[in-house]
Amino acid sequence: MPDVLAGRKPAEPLVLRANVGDVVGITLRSALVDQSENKFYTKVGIHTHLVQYDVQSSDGAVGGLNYETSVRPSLRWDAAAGKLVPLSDQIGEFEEQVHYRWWCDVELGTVYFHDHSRLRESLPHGLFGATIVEPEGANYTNPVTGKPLYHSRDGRVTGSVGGHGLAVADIWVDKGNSTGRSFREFVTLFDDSNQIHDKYTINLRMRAAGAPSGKAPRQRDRTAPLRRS
Ligand SMILES: [Cu+2]
Repeated sequence: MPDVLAGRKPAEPLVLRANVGDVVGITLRSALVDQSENKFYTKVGIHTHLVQYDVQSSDGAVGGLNYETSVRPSLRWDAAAGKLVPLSDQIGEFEEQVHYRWWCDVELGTVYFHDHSRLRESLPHGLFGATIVEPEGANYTNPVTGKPLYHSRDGRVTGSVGGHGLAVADIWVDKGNSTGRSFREFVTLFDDSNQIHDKYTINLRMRAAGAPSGKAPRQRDRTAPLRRS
């Protein structure tokens, strides 16, 4: 993390893996920084696609009458200590955090997830990732070291081994549980840095039909009509 923050190492996308039949449990806390780009009010959540979950408690989006499933910052990076520390001594054990549960009942392969709180600001900075739903009973190793890809304690995944990236993995399939074969997996995630508002790609700015348009937004894809509400 310090190398990423200092620009010495590129940030790598987060890739989670789970097998068919697994329940993914995630605890999310934030160390984002309130600053002008996010109007001094960051919020972040993890909204996933495809897998099963309770939309009221694990949706990760701020919407409707759902329970709040995004978080304000509760951690900050302490450069001297070289670790994340509570943002405030006052917060103590009541640090803001949220728990998500996803049920992986189908071998879906790539499942996209992303922040759904301040996505106009967070997605261009890479706050998205993927869960790969692997065959039942699979194990994952690092193709370079041959070691397990994830640390686990008491049956819970607690991080990646040796800080290696997670986009490439060997997936060992237990034939007793699956008809599939073992394979090497490459997960590709790309962020084209296009802003999803204002003037690039899809225009998500709502404008009442017939309302004066003012200065017409520029669209790179001229075949996609502006959305109207
Ligand atoms: Cu989405």
